[in-house]
Amino acid sequence: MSDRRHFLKQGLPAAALLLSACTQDKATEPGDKNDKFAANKPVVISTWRHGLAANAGAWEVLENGGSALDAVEAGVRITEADPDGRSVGLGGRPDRDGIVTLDACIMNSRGDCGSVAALENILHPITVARRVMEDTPHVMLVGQGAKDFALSLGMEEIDLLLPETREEYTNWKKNNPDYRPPINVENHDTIGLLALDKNGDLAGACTTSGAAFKYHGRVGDSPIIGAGLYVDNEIGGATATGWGEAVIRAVGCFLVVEFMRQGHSPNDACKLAVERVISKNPDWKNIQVGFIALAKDGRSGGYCIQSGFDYALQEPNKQAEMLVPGYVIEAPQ
Ligand code: SD4
Repeated sequence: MSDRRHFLKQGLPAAALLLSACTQDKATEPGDKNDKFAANKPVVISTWRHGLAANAGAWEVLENGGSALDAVEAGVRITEADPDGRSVGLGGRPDRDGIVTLDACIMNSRGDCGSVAALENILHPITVARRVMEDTPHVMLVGQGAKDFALSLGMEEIDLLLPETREEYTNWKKNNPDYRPPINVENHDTIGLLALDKNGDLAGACTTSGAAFKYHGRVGDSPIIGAGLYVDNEIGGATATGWGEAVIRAVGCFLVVEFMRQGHSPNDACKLAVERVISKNPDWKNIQVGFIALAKDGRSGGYCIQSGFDYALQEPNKQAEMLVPGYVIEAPQ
């Protein structure tokens, strides 16, 4: 991390880096001697520690020459199927009525996008989102309509509420139904994953069961294009985690990408977007919001409101790493 920061401080101005990445990109094959950033591809970055396993799944696709789109879907499917995660897919915490509802979206390098929200009883919302993008004239399907669509694709209906989460929910309802859990690593582990493939194309995916014990029907930022995820293949991509309402107010991920378009590094773009979130949310000290970003040239970064957020990065010829981004305040103990 410090090396990266050092590089950014000492290296070419960010705008120059971005410009050269954009101008050389489209005509360049991987390994072409004109491709200045070939050494930086592929790259995968994703939120929280479960990102390590998701990145490994995405990496396998990319290493075999697969597209960024296939990689992001394969990566987050690992998290969706993991029963130990409490904010994604199977094992995710339910809403205040005891129902697990899922939000997800995906974007490819052409700017196509697909999304599902408030989806019940389907293991892989990200794949449903991809099929919305590819097989329908729409961007977003919600609730029963999204489920009907998933079933029409042959997907199985399954119970996503595990005995452990059922018990936790029952205790919550009995003891403290007004309690809104603080959003941090203990109860928020949405996966947002961004990939840059060997061709220099970007894609992103974001999937979650959302805020624990939310109102039934509540939709967070994660399936909202521009809020929980945004990818512009000329510039870069960004994805968010944390209190979705705050991210939506700032259209957070679109903003991160726009800051990168202005020449800011991924770290600085995320920091500026966090500052915008803070300016739009007077209760910001009580919430967590974190962004990660991946630029077209392979640089990556992140920033968040409270300490406690980390993200997983996989770059060529390097060990998988967990990085701790900059933050504004220490999380309350
Ligand atoms: C939401 N942003 O539903 C999601 C939850 C999340 O890490 O990111 N958790 O508000």
